[in-house]
Amino acid sequence: MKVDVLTLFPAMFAGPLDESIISRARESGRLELAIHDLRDWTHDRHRTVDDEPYGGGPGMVLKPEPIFEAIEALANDTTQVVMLTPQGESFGQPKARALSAHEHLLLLCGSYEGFDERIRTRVHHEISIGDYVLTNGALPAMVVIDTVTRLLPGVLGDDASSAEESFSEGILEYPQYTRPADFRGMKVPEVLLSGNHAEIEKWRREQAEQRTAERRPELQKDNSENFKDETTK
Ligand code: JFH
Repeated sequence: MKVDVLTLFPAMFAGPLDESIISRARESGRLELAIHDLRDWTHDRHRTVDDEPYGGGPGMVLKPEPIFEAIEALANDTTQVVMLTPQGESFGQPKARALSAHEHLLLLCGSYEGFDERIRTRVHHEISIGDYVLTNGALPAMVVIDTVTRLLPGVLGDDASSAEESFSEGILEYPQYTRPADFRGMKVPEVLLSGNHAEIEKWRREQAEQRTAERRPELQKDNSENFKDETTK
């Protein structure tokens, strides 16, 4: 998959995407990532990307011209243009899976108070990563890249990949333990040391259901909706 990112803060992307799984996905060619500075599509001496809102009000708005020019330079008919905003559709695992099926994404980050509305005529997906206000769209873009990359074929090992396929978004994960069996008096549940795989599976399912009921009851109310694929919704 190719991902182009349009941002006023290209330096923010160095670091998070140069580590671990994402870094290996890039080295193996499964993810091709290019970060672009929006100011490269301005033509004035000050490299202006923003202006005052028509009708008045606080802050500045991203001008349409540089963003339209950047989209025209970076996108083709097969590109899915994705805008990261606080007004977007809620981002979750089903949306990540849908995006991971595309060959080319162009992520528009945005800054200031947001985008001139006319930019939305060139956008296929408008996404919010959560109900809080960040300073700009760079962190949401990195969240989308991270989430989508680990779903690409060959990026995760076989075990993690098949766990991914059978994972239900309608339920939280069960508690996990590793050695030592007794750490400062905190003991690993006996059933996990028993070697009885049927009992272990039953215990894990019960724990996952109990956890979900306590922490995320809204997930349990309708598991079928959460389990559905974005493409069949
Ligand atoms: C972004 C920003 C909007 C104006 C509350 C009332 C008025 C500041 C670009 C995404 C998520 C973002 C996000 C994404 C892109 C941009 C900052 C936007 C307003 C605020 C002020 C600029 C924020 N999921 N959270 N934040 N900003 N609003």
